[in-house]
Parts: sequence; C-alpha cells; structure tokens
Amino acid sequence: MRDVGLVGLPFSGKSTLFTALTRTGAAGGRDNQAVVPVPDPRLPVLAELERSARIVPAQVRFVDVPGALSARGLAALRETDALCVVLRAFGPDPDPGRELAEITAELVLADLANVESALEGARKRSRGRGQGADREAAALERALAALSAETLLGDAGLDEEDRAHLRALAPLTLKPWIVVANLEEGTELPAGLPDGTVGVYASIEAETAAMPEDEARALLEEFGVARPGLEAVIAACYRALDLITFLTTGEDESRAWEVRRGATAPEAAGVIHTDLQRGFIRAEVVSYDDVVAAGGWDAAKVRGLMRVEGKDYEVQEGDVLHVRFSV
Ligand SMILES: Nc1nc2c(ncn2[C@@H]2O[C@H](COP(=O)(O)OP(=O)(O)OP(=O)(O)O)[C@@H](O)[C@H]2O)c(=O)[nH]1
Ligand SMILES: [Mg+2]
Repeated sequence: MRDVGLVGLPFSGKSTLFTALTRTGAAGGRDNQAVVPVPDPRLPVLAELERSARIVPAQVRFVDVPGALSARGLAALRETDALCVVLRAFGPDPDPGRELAEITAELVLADLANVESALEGARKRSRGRGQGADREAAALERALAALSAETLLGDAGLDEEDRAHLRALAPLTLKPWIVVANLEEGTELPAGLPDGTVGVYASIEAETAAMPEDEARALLEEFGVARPGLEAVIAACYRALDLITFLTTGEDESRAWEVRRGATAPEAAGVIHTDLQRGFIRAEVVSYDDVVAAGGWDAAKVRGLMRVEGKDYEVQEGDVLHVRFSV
C-alpha cells in the first residue's frame, strides 16, 4: 500500500480533509493515518458478472501532518510516496495561489538543507576514493544547483542514475504531488491554480463522515456537492503515484490490485501472494473491456479473448488476471 502525506499551511483544512477521508476508510493503526479504499467503478461490474461474494478495492493510506512543519513533520512526509498539498480557499482573504508558492518554497528549502549536508559527507568520502563517491557528489551537486534555482527536483531533468543517488534522502520535491483547494461552501475552484487541481468542500464532507453512505450522499447533494470531492482526491493521488490497477475476479471476490507501471506478470502475481510469484507458470489475461463485452470471464475465454502470457509479459491497466502457479 502506498502512503500519501497531507501537507499545507496551518489551518488550510488538512485535518478536516483527513477526517472526511476516514469516512470511506478506517483509521489505520495510528490516529494520523487513514487507510482509504480507491473507488473503482469496474469492481461492481465484475462482481455482478462473476457473482462475487465481495468486492475488495485497492487502498491508499493518508497521513495527516500538522502545517507548521517541524523536523518530525518533514521526516513523516519523506516517508510517504506522494504529497497532497492542501490550500485554503475558504474563510477570510483566501489566496490559494500564494499558499502553493509558500509550500513549494518550504519544501524546496527542506530538500536544499538535506542535499547540502549530504553533499558535504559525499565530498569527504570521495576524497582519495573511486568513481562511485564522485558520481554521488556530482548527482548531489546537480540537485543542489536545481534547488538553489528554486526548481523542484522532479522538474530538474535528473536522469535515473542521479535519482538513484538521491533516493536515500527521499527528497520531497522528487515525489509526485497533487494539489487540493479546500473551497468555501457554494464557491467554485478559483482561477490561477495548476491544471488538475481538485476542489473539495472538506468541512461539509467531514460533517458527513460519521453518517451512513446514502445519508451522507443525500446531505452532500443538498449542499450541491454532486460527486464527493473525496473520490476525486483519492483517484488523483492514485494516478499521481503512477500505479496501474489489475483485477482479479471469481466467486469469492472481485478485487483491484495496484502495481507499479511496467511490472511483469510474475511481479503482479507477487502483489497477490509471494507464492504466486515464486511458483509462477503463466498468467491468463483478459482485458476488463473484453470481460464486460463477452459477459464474463468464461464467455470471454470461449470467444478466444483470453491470452496466455509468460513471465516477460508487462501487465496493462485493467487486465483481469488468473495466475497459474505451482509451489
Ligand atoms: N468554512 C470552512 N471552514 C473550514 C473548512 N475546512 C476546515 N475549516 C476550518 O478551518 C480550521 C482549520 O482546519 P484544520 O483542518 O484543523 O486545519 P489543518 O490544516 O489541519 O491545520 P494544522 O493542523 O494546524 O496545520 C478549523 O476550524 C476547520 O473547521 C472548509 O472547507 N470550510
Ligand atoms: Mg491539522
């Protein structure tokens, strides 16, 4: 499961959004973490076709971090896989664009401090030593130059090797992020925010957090919130993580699984269970669209829509997999 850290200025509504997110999920372990199911409209369709007893969505874990970023807060954010930047677009004199610039500057500064001290260490180590340490120092120098020019490391054109050298530092500006504007009731997304910014009404959604799903929806509709912004936030985070979803379906369950883009069939099988990766023989694959078009997995197989793929097969978004294995 991947972690998404909520980051923003104090009072931007991170904890409120977090509370709203826990509606769909359960607080996972610690009280600042919530495990949230990723909405996927394909699952109920598969479950109906295959008469699955239950639906198991993929999950994302959200981590709430207070806005006055302490060393501990920054450390918590470094451990996450992606950031969700929350901007205040409610209350007196909202200026989400300025907040985004401020947060960005804060994250750049945090990375800068980290890279600087790492560079010092790398330079010491590289003295009288081989190329490896030189390479590390060079990568850190490139990172330092970018950050000094207020460029996010993700936009700095670093190659794979540079990134590998930076990985141990878990730089914040190398992580994928999404931007969320927390809107005043009855207002729309203001202009001037980056493409893809998601608008939410966190406080209304948080108020409905403890209600049953249908009651919550009815109330949200009353407020003119047609589709819970939460679903959009969750979906956007999931996309930012650059994961793909593959599916499994049968009598027991229809289920969504996440795997990094580019993963092979055995790697995907390993997400289900390590035994399936170890004993991988082959994967039987039908695309979700073909399952639906045929009216079910077996019908798809009869129509010749099932492919048998080996261990080099790269799993595609929406593949429905049956893994054959022996241990
Ligand atoms: N009107 C309105 N008020 C909101 C909304 N979201 C949050 N608030 C209020 O804003 C205040 C701050 O919200 P929090 O969620 O605690 O903010 P935070 O980002 O977690 O703040 P820190 O943890 O201090 O960084 C609270 O009083 C919320 O009730 C909103 O969408 N609309
Ligand atoms: Mg908070």
